[in-house]
Amino acid sequence: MLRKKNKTLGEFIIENQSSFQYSSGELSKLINAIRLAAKVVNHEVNKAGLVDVLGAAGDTNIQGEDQQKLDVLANEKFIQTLKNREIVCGIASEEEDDFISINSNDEQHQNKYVVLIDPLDGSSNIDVNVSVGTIFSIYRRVTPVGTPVTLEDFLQPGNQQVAAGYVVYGTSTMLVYTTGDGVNGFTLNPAIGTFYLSHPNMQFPEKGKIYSVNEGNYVHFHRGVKDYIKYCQQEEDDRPYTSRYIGSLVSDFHRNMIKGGIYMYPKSSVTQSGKLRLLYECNPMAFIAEQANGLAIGGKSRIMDIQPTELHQRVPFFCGSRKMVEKLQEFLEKYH
Ligand code: AHM
Ligand code: MG
Repeated sequence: MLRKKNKTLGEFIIENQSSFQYSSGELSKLINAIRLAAKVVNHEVNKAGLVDVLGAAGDTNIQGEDQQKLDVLANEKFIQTLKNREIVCGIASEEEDDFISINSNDEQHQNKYVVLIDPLDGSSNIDVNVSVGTIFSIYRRVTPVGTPVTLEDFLQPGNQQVAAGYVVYGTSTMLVYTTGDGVNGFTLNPAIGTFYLSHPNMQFPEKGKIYSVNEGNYVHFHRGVKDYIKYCQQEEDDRPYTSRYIGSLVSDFHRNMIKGGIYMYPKSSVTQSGKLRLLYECNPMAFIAEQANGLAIGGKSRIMDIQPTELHQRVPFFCGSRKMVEKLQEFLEKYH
């Protein structure tokens, strides 16, 4: 579908509500709530250097990592906004050990959706003024409405997502999302606090020239990944490719989607499952990638077909321009 520019996100949500297959307005309200929380978090991220909210908050999250203060703030803002608007029945967050059940004892509440969120991804970049992001994933619950949500509602494969998106707090702030009908990007005009449709119908170029991986881990990677990296560096045809790695998934993904490229976080001899979390990092990015004509795999198979077993499960993640991911897959298959 051809989409006109200069439209606000609010207008876009209303116009596209009817194209969504289960449309009842609930999903639109939910995306509106995320839009609002994104603006609040954007405000916090932008003033981070000014008000000394940087540095570890002193807590560690379930993965044993230091939490930065802004992680905590972003987590609170998103959860509060979703709770206040009473539009979801459950939330799972990277920063919470367990999922949160909302209005679980109130039969009046017929909310169908659960949200999984990484409120501030790439937070080790905050104190050096490098872009960070929020990633979200939305499912319809599988247990009956009006009852408390259970783990089953969250452990759904990515192919069941009804919407997914990210916010990149970069040189400008953008919200990019899909409801399964292509990918659209909206840029925040900070002067008036409004997101405008700036990138309609985003698509990964079929092939690109950027590979993004933490090459410091090279010696620990498995043979297929090592050989693919060497392939990227070879002088042949359109190679060598350019290496670009910010260390902030949302930013690396966003750049690769616009310019063409591949992002890799493989397993290694030291991290058997990789680093990234399936439910609130890999699945939403995979949904966006596929909707934008890209691919996302966890090794030999599609990320979105993995049946999750744990809320904070990690998986190897490879994602980007279709032809590049297919080439990588050839290398991976040689050694398995
Ligand atoms: P986080 O959720 O703790 O911020 O970790 C996820 C981040 C990704 O944004 C990024 O791509 C990756 O970790 C970088 O990891 P590394 O520093 O190991 O390369
Ligand atoms: Mg994260």
